[in-house]
Amino acid sequence: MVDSLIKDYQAKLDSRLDIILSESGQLYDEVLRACHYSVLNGGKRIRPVLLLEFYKLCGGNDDCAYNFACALEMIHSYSLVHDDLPCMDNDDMRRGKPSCHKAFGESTALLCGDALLTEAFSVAAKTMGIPSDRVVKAVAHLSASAGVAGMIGGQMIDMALGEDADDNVLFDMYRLKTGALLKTACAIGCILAGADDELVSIAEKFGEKLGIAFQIIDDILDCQGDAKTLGKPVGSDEKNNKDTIVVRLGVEYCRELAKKYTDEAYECLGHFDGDTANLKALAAYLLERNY
Ligand code: GRG
Repeated sequence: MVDSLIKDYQAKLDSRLDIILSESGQLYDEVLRACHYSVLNGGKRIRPVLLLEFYKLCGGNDDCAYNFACALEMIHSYSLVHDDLPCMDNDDMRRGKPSCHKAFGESTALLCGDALLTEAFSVAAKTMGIPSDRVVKAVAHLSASAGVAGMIGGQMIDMALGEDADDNVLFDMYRLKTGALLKTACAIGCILAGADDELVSIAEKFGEKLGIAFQIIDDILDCQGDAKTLGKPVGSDEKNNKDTIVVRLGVEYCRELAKKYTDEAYECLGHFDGDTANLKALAAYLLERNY
């Protein structure tokens, strides 16, 4: 069930992303090609799917939120392009293909990330069919989550992490670097549908729990996953001497931990009146995923 749900969403999101990127202009061909290459490449689309599922759960008509969902995926894609750069994680492969800087060169990859980030806000701001006060609130949530108080802050913690850092610092890093975009996906779905602040904060809690579980599984896959299925080399944390919760506490313990956070995320869904089956299935899928 969840596979077909994700496939249906992927097809609709990919065709919308293709249109959005094609409309961005033709003057600067190379950077647009790099954007296409980095966005339309088989990503799981988890963040936009979460946004759209929360939107529907809170009574929204899914078509109106699609462009906003694409904007969120563009920001996620930018973060991956920049994360792969030699000055960051220096990864040669992403989603089974040479990473953006390997295919287009470092300067174009840098600008590609910048372009995706900037265009994303333009796409989000142009959302039609939803009251503008909700769109403004959602844009503010998105920028806070992608910025210094969110994903960028998490990346800074990651870069500065010392061996003597407390486990809590690692969890703060997970919460921000990975969790912030997942959390904002859930919150924005509710905001765009006009849900009240209480439901928005429960959706945030769901996203935060899911985000920590997601990063723990990501770290486990980096230790034990299959490079071909993952579309990138395994063992990069070890290669980069990267301290992760899995390195510290071991795979078995961390699997249990990811399950605990996923269970806590399920509990949040009990506060919503509508059908949460798809969201439960998505959370279970993320816990069991092998890529
Ligand atoms: C601004 C220079 C500069 C860099 C930004 C913020 C940042 C770099 C990177 C953080 C993004 C990052 C790599 C977070 C880790 C989250 C993660 C596990 C990403 C993979 O997400 P999936 O599995 O990927 O959803 P797909 O390929 O399916 O979209």
